[in-house]
Amino acid sequence: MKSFFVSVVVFALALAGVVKAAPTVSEVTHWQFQAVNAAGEQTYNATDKVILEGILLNNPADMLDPTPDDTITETFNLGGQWQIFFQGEGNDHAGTAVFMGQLYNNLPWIPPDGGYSNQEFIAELGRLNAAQFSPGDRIRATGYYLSYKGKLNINEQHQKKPDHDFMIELIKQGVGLPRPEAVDLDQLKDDNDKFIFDPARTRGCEYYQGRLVKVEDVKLVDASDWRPNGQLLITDGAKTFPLKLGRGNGIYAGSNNLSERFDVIGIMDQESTDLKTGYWIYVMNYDGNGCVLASREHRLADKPGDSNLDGVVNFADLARLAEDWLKE
Ligand SMILES: [Ca+2]
Ligand SMILES: [Ca+2]
Ligand SMILES: [Ca+2]
Repeated sequence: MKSFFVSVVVFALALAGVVKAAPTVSEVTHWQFQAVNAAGEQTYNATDKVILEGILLNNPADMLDPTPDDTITETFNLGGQWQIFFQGEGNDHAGTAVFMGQLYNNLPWIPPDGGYSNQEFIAELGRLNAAQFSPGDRIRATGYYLSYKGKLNINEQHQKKPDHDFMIELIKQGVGLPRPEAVDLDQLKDDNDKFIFDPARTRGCEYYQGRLVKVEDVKLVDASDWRPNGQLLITDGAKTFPLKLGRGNGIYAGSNNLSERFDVIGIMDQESTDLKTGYWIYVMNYDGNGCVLASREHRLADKPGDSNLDGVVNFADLARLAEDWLKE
């Protein structure tokens, strides 16, 4: 009788949301995690939380502005934001974003006390950055997730309660950034210049989503939106593709000195409400070299032997390497 009473109480508390089963969690590949159906909707839902491993692709602050400002009250303005992409290794051909925002309470469905104060948000950033990761490192992320405009993101599900924290761990330093995968606009756009969407992810934009890619020999259709967070369009002469600029310190009005034709290296991203379009290549920074629109670490990932980044691998690179040989 007593145990029956306890069961009834537990059941009642569970209904009231007081007692919750521990969240289920599983290690998954990026490929499993980013699966979509024919409508482009994310299909992974086997566990409440996931554990993903991969190579970190970007500095968070080159992508979104983490500066907190808890005076903002504008709807949908999340104040400080933090985002990284990491991509799977070997045949795990996909990648995933990890996102944290400050003012979840500026979302219409979150209660007024659901945002971080500036001090709380800085503490959250400090907690994440304590893992001491850098682009090219192998990291592990563990957390809840939500679909966002064509991707499944690890995040806090817009909850500031500590039980919704995600965790980043440094697994191995200096594994190296993946070499950007060369892709033509013909592989991303059809003959009508529409995005190629293949839910099986054997081809088209979805196949490259969340990964470092390189498109060669293109030019800008219109450079007027060249600025931090700007949106541009590239063309190979026949087809076009959108670029999203990040906020690295080499991207500012007046820093565009690219030659007529250039190469682009960035992360294939998607932000689309219809889930089958809205792809762009996200370029976090630019170093002014005139030939390759990319951050310096992504240029080096494309040609790892070219340590002085002058475009050729030769004795000058070897000499630089030899100079510091086995130095700690
Ligand atoms: Ca997608
Ligand atoms: Ca948190
Ligand atoms: Ca060189």
